[in-house]
Amino acid sequence: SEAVAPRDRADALQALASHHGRARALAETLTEAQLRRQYHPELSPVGWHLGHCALMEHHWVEERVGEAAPDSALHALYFPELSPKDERATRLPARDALMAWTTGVHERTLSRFADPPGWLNAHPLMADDYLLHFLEQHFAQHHETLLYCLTAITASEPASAPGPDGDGTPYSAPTGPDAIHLAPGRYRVGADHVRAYDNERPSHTVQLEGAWLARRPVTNAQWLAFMAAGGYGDDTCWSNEGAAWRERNRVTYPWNWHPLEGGRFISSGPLGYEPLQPDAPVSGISHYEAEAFARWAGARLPHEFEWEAADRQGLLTDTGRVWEWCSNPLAPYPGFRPFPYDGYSMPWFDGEHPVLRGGCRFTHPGIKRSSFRNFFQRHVRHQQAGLRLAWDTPPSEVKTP
Ligand code: AVJ
Ligand code: FE
Repeated sequence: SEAVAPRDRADALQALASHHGRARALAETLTEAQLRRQYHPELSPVGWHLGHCALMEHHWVEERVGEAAPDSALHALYFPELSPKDERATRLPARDALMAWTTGVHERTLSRFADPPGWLNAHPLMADDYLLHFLEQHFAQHHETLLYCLTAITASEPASAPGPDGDGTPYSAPTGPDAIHLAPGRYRVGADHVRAYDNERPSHTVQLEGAWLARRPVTNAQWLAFMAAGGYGDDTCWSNEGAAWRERNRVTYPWNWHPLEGGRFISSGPLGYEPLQPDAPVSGISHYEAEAFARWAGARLPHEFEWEAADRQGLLTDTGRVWEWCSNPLAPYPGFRPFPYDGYSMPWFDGEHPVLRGGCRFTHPGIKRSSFRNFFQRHVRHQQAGLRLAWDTPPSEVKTP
């Protein structure tokens, strides 16, 4: 129902209510066993995400701004830094208790933000409704993760005839020149508005040397060409770390691809298996695979600022379907201040979390903006990530199958 990014209190409240409803509806499609099970080592059970989002509302609105006493049992289960990922499935409460508690928290949150009591309105975190925007975006990000969880549930079942296409329509790639030129110069990056996360702040100016960027991300057909050319076995394209990761995990195709008879593939989506569309951007790849493809194609990954500068000028096409791996790890902007809590960005400035830009088909419009910085470790593949090629000199030919 919400097609645009929330801008004011009414928009954000409506979006938050819609996240609550969508999460509940999603939970109702699952059995209790599916709700509780951890399907992938990097992902938590669906039920844990529901509890975590409710705890964020309870903690920030009722414990931090309000005067509720901190509930250490809830914290130990639903704060990620206190709750070992592989213990979450066994520690979750029964479905009925979980749903009753989360629904109660959400009802209180909505009624408080709809008509904020004095203690809430007066709090510094409520300047420009900051806390409401924060909780709404946080839930939107976890809703995206729930769709990764559903995709992992599909992937745990035997690959069969494709179900409905995820978007309902066949994908048709945009046409146009293959590469755009980003001129050398100074560019503004980052954001300071009320919805900007701490890692997007403060906005500032950066000097770029100039580059050529592919107009659209690498497609499934191009990835098949890389595979057919032996790209997964060609160590000249892989970093040592990447090759070791690939061998350890016997990786020969993207995470959400599944082989059929005769060398064909289908892909897993949140509603079941889907046809692999040749012109759609490839997804389900690690940073190691993205780097290897770029080297194979005689290119490199873009720096996150090249991506942002090009996107702000409207030069990039098709920024909506996959997260795009960038060359650089997440690092604080000059003058960074952790906000509203240290754990949101600070622990991830460790050089081990490359930035991803753009957004995938599961990303809520309230998250998609030129300045948004996503980040995952190099080996992570479940987050619908692909890549866009970049070059230091004009590309003579963009490799196509
Ligand atoms: C930046 C997407 C990796 O999902 O763990 C959610 C975002 N931070 N709750 C994640 C986040 C706190 C984060 N990622
Ligand atoms: Fe979270």
